[in-house]
Amino acid sequence: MINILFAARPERWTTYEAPLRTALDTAGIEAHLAQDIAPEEVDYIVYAPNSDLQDFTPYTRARAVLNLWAGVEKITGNQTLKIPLARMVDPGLTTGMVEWVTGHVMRYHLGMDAHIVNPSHVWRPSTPPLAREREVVILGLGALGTACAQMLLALGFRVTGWSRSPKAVDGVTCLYGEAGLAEALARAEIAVTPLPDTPATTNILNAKTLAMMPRGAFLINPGRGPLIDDAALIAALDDGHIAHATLDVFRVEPLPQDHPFWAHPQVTVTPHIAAETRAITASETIVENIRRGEAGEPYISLVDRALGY
Ligand code: NDP
Ligand code: OXD
Repeated sequence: MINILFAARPERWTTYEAPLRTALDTAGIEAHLAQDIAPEEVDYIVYAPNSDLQDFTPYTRARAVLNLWAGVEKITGNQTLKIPLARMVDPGLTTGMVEWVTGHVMRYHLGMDAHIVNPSHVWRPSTPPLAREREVVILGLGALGTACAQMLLALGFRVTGWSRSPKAVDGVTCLYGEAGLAEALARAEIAVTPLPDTPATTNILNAKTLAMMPRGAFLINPGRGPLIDDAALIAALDDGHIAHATLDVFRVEPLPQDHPFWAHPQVTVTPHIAAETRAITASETIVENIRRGEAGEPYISLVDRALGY
């Protein structure tokens, strides 16, 4: 019998308790799963970075922390955490992100706004281009970015991806590293940024890099707020260099009411809803890692603490 601590906000317990128990039963793992277990008796910690647990020192027997979120920026710097940390790669979360990104790309691609709100009944005879005439660039070709790239490719878009290390994704032009960034941005009629928040990605979209995008480009940020230098983006929007931005994540969340993004006519704010971990599929992922831990097999989706993701 192993002890699994669920360390997340209480309302998450309501959502996750049954799916976790089902996944444990299905895997044949006998476990005591609870929100309150004596620290020195805990074997695994199912974790949300906004939980009260911030000091891992008393969890002397724990073997791994299994994060419920894809993003780990709030935990990678925790010096009390000495055991393996796995981040969330969940088919349900990925599907949600693919649908959100595809919807917002299609909004820009088809120029939907001009026709949805057209109070003066302006007749616009221009037809949108086909997807094959449009280049979408995905900055961040990980679990989420790759799935988005594949969906956009299936819809016919020309897709370029950019990552830290070299990648090969069928049909996608894959660029990487600092040298690849300028080339990727130069192609970006629509840029999407499913990147993690790390020291290397902070302000990756700044005055210099935004200027590398074609005039009139669109930006969609479902990654993290600190990827963007807010003031530089507002300047690029005011100048028309960036035509419009859809932002789901922000440096401060909820986005403060007086932040200029709320009122800017060329910004759509969505309240960090691009994608969410889905309890059934995420529970299966967590239990697979527990199974691996018990079998002495390598964990999946381990975080590289030095890289920060
Ligand atoms: P992954 O770790 O699978 O992918 C991250 C990608 O970013 C990888 O391709 C990685 O490159 C690339 N990358 C990291 N650092 C750099 C760098 N310095 N330069 C270039 N590329 C870099 O993460 P996911 O795809 O699962 O998630 C991405 C992010 O999406 C999460 O970290 C989170 O912040 C955000 N997110 C947002 C949600 C929302 O609702 N808005 C929901 C879920 C996640 P490489 O492949 O070479 O390692
Ligand atoms: C995540 C998120 O990181 O929802 O999982 O943003």
